[in-house]
Amino acid sequence: MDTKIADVRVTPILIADPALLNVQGVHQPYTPRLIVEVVTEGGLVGVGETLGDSTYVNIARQLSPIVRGRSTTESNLLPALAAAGADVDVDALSSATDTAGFRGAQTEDKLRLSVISAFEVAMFDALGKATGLPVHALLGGKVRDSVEYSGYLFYKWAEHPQAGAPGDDWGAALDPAGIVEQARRFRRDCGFTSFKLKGGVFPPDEEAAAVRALAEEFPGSPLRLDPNGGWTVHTSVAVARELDGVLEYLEDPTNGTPGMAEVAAATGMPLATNMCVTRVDEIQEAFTRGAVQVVLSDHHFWGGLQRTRELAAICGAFGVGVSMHSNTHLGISLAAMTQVAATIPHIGYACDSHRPWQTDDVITAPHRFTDGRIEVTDVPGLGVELDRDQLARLHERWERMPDMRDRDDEKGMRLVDPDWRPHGSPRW
Ligand code: GKR
Ligand code: MG
Repeated sequence: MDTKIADVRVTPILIADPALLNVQGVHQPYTPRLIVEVVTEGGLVGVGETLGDSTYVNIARQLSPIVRGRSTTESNLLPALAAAGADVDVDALSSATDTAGFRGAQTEDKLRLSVISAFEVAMFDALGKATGLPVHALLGGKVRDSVEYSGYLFYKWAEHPQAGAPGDDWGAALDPAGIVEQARRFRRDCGFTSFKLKGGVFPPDEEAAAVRALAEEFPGSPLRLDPNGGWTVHTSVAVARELDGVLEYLEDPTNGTPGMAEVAAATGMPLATNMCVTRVDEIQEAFTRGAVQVVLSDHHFWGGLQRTRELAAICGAFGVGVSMHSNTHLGISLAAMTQVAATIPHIGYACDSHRPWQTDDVITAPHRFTDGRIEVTDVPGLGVELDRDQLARLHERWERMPDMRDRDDEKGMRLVDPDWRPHGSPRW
């Protein structure tokens, strides 16, 4: 069988992103992603995608020679790399971004796991092509034929403050009416029946009003609100009580397990997280204290598809629900998310995806959401083909724009208000 990896290609790209707001600021006009290709001796190509800030690119370049020469059947990379003494050069971590916590505390291991995930996915894709099997079959088989995603709503400026930034046709969304309008378009274009609002942008009562407006417009639709830990315990408890019966769950209202445990104990509101359970060693405290009722897994941060399934199994053992977190991403990530989600029996909530916000892609047939769902393909591998012209175009953009290579959501805010500084956490 054609499984030996003869070559590895690592291509950083920049993808266009609208002016979406969050507690840390505003998305850059372009977001970095990293595309990994493994090429077998027989010429099969497997693809993976992950975060693309400089740190991730540096680590991917360090790991490439270790992956080259392996078999695509050996995708259990973490122990193998440790055994090979593949320590990441810690100097490469100096440009690490996102220290404020969307992805939890950044450690060398976590950055490495995010990069490993792209290699692991690429190896599964190539192995699937070699065996004629879809990735879900390599993971044990699918338990559903489509995966449900939620419409990911953002407060948004009509345009970026940077001169020459790409435009979009979404317009501004800065109040409940704007958010409802955005959700209507998501429902019309993609059929989403479940919605998540990214909060932490406006005072909590304004964001609660937007959730209420959504509930009125879409009666019975599951709704979530995620201020990325921007609130105190006191505020979180107040919002949880106010939106009791309106929200399906409240996501990371406050930062950290102890605060989340207090909010959970004081309210009946289910709490979800992608911030306080981001590593294996954080699981025990969060689960035994009852701090979270739903873990938003992310195969990028957890080190791949196999480890995502392990996380889901641990959640199942504790009676904790599982769904999926997302970051700005393209179709290779969406294919990988869909394939692994298809194999996890107890994913009981629509998964997150930023994909509808992206106009770029690096695959020849970008996915379409139908009734808010993505079909689980049975074709060999991930079921996507790399579009080399698009990859080259987005890489050329990366070459041309060094100032966009590390995501910094504060930069755009300071163009609008030079005195803008990230607010202390929690903000409200
Ligand atoms: O895209 O602004 C964003 C999100 O806030 C993202 O960075 C988060 O990681 O979607 C994420 C979340 O659920 O916390
Ligand atoms: Mg979140």
